[in-house]
Amino acid sequence: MSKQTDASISVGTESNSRPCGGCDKVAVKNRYADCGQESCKAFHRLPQSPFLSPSSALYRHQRSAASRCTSTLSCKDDRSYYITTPIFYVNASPHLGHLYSAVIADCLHRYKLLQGFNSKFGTGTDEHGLKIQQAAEAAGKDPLNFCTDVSERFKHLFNSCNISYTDYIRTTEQRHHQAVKHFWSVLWNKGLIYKGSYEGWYSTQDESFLTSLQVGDALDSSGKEIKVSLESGHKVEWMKEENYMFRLSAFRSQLLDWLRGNPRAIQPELFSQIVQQVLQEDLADLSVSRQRSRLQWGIPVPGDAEQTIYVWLDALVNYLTVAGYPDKHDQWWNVAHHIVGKDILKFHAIYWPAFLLGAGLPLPQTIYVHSHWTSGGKKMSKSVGNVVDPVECSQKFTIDGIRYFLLRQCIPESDSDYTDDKVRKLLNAELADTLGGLLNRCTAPALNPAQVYPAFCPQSFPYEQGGRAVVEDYHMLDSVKNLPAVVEQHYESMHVYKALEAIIACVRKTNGFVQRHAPWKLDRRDSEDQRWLDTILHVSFECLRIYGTLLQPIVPGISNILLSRLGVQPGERSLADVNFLPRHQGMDCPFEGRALGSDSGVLFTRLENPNLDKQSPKKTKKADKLK
Ligand code: ME8
Repeated sequence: MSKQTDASISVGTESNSRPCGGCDKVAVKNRYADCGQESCKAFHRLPQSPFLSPSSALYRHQRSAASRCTSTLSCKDDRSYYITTPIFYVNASPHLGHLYSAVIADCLHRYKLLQGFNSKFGTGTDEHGLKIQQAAEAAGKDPLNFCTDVSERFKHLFNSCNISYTDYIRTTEQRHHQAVKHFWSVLWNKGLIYKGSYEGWYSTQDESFLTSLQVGDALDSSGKEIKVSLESGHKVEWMKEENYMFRLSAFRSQLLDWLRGNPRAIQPELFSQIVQQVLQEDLADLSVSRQRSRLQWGIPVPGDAEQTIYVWLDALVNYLTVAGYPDKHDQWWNVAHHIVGKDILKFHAIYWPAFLLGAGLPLPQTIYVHSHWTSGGKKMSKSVGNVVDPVECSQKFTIDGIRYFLLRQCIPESDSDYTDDKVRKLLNAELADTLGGLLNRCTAPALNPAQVYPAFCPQSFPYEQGGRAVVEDYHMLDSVKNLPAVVEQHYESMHVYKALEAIIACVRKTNGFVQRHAPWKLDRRDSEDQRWLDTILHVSFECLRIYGTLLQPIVPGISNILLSRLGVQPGERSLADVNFLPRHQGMDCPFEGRALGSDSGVLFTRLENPNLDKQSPKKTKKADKLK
């Protein structure tokens, strides 16, 4: 570091305040507290918002791109996709909220693979900073051993929950140190980092700088008066030290232009609006280092061994490290998408793009933001003592069960409260009864003694209405035919719960179709009845094949059981293979007449409530009896 500018500046904390037009509180730049007025929206208390449908032009573009190239390898190579989760702090074991972010990213990664993309998926752990240094000290452990221990717990959780990451990064790795130092030097050489002095509030728990207006009074557990972050409730301390500052203030209008020009860059749109609101005000420059005497556990500033790089700058660069920065990152960096919780929106939607703009690198294509899982109405956190253990959950409800629940229940725009009872009810209703019931009914040996994918009879179910099919059956076919496009649209906008809603609605319609025609009442000695029975089963199998294919990103285990039972081979499960019910349009069906796969038992076993000693025995369904 040769040309160091030693322009000492003080970063004021109050100078950015302005009265909120609609209330008597004061709103400031970077102030995320909510006064309840529309003009003063908060990062931490987000109103619910109706679903904002994706821009249809972009959607059409993506759809047509997807349909253009699903078959050739060279084409696949052109279609890269890179998805990341936040890298998680190792100060405590993972909880359900961490698993949730990983499951969303895993779902999008698997969905892109099904589309034929070459997809990279990065996750890992954030291991530097004061918070980790203090946690290791409190545990009486060497920091690296401490980090390794907790990092392994995250890795183990993700492996056991089928999180199919392609890169697990730890910020203590050499490759990451090199990337961070390189990134710092680029910013330094462009004159975007200067030596200054910072005075203000700092939350170690959030590793975040706060203005006075983002801070309030509270009492700690011993009744002592303390200052806390209004956003997170975590304790803050006054700090004053010499360190390096990043010229964040220079990027405000570029950030606004980026968001205005790319309305889908931050999704759901609600969060983009919140960021744009914050950017209406001036941005203060950002302290990007700490004195080494206070923070040893981190990457030293290149050329100044007395300073340690701010943990957020260090952590954000992980996304580049995984992409191959600084040597060969273009393939992945041009197609980067981040999944983040709303608690870290400021870091990803303001600091990170500003760093990238400064370094002359492309901005992420999308920042998908989700809200929080709460427990007892409060955000899960170790300090509150209300965390839900994801390992325990996956043991109680199965891995696919908990994946399904998380993705089906949580709406990105609003928080969701977790209870075991909700999980049981949802999984019993949708996975055990609705989906499992349909598969069970249709594959029952009593209806299908030959255990084959039965033949479709066009006279029984003609293309134009007639035969033995009724108008509702044609409506059902239309819904299932449209389902892949509907589901793709929801996956693209991270509204996975909407994709699941649409799938389960179709499963119910197929159950209705079977129920309506009661194939178990048909006389198999009558050839016309037999043909109609086979047709009912063929149509139901085709529906199940579509559901199994579309559910793979969410419940890979269950989808595999379902598709294997139908005799659908691994090479026949991509989105390019869906081609629903070709026999109805007079085309060949590759599955017709094929032997079914072996019966590996129920798709999803109903979950009992352990709190109810004697549960009234559930009536055995007619379909179960048929087996
Ligand atoms: O912030 N509900 O790490 P972190 C849903 N290291 N998601 C939750 C959640 C909850 N209750 N609690 C946590 C950090 N999460 C930094 C990130 S990235 C360059 C550095 C998820 O361990 C959610 O994704 O505190 C949230 O943003 C993240 O975990 C915070 O994890």
